[in-house]
Amino acid sequence: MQQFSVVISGFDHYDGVDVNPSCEVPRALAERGVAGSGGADDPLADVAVDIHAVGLPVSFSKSWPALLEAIEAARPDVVIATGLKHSARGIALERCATNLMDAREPDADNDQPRRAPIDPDGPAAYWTRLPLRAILKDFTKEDIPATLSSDAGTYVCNTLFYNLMHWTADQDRVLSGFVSFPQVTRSPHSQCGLTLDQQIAACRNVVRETVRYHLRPSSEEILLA
Ligand code: PCA
Repeated sequence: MQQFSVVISGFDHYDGVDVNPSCEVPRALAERGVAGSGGADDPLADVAVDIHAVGLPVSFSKSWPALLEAIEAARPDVVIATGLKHSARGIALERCATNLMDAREPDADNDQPRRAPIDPDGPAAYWTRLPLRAILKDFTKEDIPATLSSDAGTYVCNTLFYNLMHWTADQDRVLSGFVSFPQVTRSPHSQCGLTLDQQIAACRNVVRETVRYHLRPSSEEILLA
């Protein structure tokens, strides 16, 4: 049986929200796993997926070193960073990380970078390496509300995403990217937000589609524009 190692990160706590889905979802998946039916139609029937959940501080300077430490320990094939996006109606599949920090409020260390590059020598942006088209197709089938997003913001989420993609640029066999969760709601029919169960199901499918893509890459499934 082929082994896959997947790191999924979230943030520990985020300004006054009761439930930060990015804190809960990775933990739930690490506990429950992402196994499918195991039948002949299950593309991951012969794959054991090991999920490592990691909680990160909402800190410009500390979130990436903490994620890197988890990556070095788990030596993953797939890294999915997640965060909460207040304005998202459903799951926002982030296409690109931009080389910019512009914080409207201080982070957990009381740091508030304004209009500054993350890496003065780095490229303006990085594309995700997650197969967003395949994931979206899967979400449509399963009725999971989602959009493609070209804006992960200018706060800690985008900085973590940029650093992750900067690291990934030197990796041959690692697929990684960033998924934003909406707020957690009680009702699945809300205009803005999804229930925690819907968000867990969505992230499970992100993992499954990415592992499936890793096994059988086909470049058209990576949506670059
Ligand atoms: N969302 C914030 C940081 C932590 C989180 O979950 C952001 O959008 O940058």
